[in-house]
Amino acid sequence: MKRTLPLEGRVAAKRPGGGLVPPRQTVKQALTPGRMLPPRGGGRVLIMGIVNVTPDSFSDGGRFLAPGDALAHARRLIAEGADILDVGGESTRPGAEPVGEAAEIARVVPVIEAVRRESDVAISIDTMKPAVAVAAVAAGATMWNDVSALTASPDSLATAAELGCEVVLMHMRGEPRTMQAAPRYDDVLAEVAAFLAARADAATAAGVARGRIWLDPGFGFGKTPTHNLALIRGLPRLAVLGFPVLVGASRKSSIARIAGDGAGEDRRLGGSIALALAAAAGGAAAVRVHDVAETRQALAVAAAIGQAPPR
Ligand code: HH2
Repeated sequence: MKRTLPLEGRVAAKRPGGGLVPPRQTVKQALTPGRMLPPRGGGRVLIMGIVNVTPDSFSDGGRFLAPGDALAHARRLIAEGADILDVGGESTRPGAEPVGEAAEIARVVPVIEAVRRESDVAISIDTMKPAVAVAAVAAGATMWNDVSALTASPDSLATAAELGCEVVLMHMRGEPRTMQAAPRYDDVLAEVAAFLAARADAATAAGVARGRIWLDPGFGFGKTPTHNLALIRGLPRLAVLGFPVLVGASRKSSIARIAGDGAGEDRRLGGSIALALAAAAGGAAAVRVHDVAETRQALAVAAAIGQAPPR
């Protein structure tokens, strides 16, 4: 990557009106005092609400493609108690077509800017492209959620280090278009844990601060329902790697296959909540969900029972 100007300078220069959250702040700093991230390894489970600015996402594709619709959706998720908004401009569903860099930026940046103008909620950018992450952080995002674990581009690691934002490293077998073609593992939990540990090492070696790294087992990314269940059961073995763990199982097709009911994307709330609660019980620091209010309620009740960390 050509670096003629320190990235920090470029980012700051591009930010509209300075914004509420300087780009080098962490998610923790970006939250208002009453809504701080918990200490690593303990505290309440954070809720990451999904804002898909795409025509083809598996469960809500096309619903929030217009910036006004995406903003209205973001406002709703914030009102429902989302701690972080995950804004994405490219679907990663199996078989999804790739989106060009400029088109992806044009989808996500207006939405991030609009949310940032009116809220200090933490914003994550869900992208595999360094240029999109740079534009998103310039617009006010404070976290880069990369389903390729910073492997998609030779610039990814250096860009993440320079941005200084939180980084989610997710496990995926293969790439979105082909990942569900007969995925095979000898020991899915051990292989996912080893991959994530290696990617965390690569990120820290490139200059990403250890304290900014999150790990995600990648529920549904090159995995059968059996693999997904093994990962949920084995979450404590990922949590001991020493990084906060994010789990994104919301509305995914494994739910219908596990339950055997063939439920469509909009009828998988029960299974999504069961998985969010299991993730919380297994030590997840955050869950990535479409249905924020319902997940929040379920986590609050589980916490009151003593089966999830307190909110
Ligand atoms: N899942 C999806 C997208 N991004 N990021 C992380 N860290 N973990 C996940 O499990 C994850 C993710 C897929 O879900 P969705 O965004 O709803 O669909 P699409 O990729 O079709 O837009």
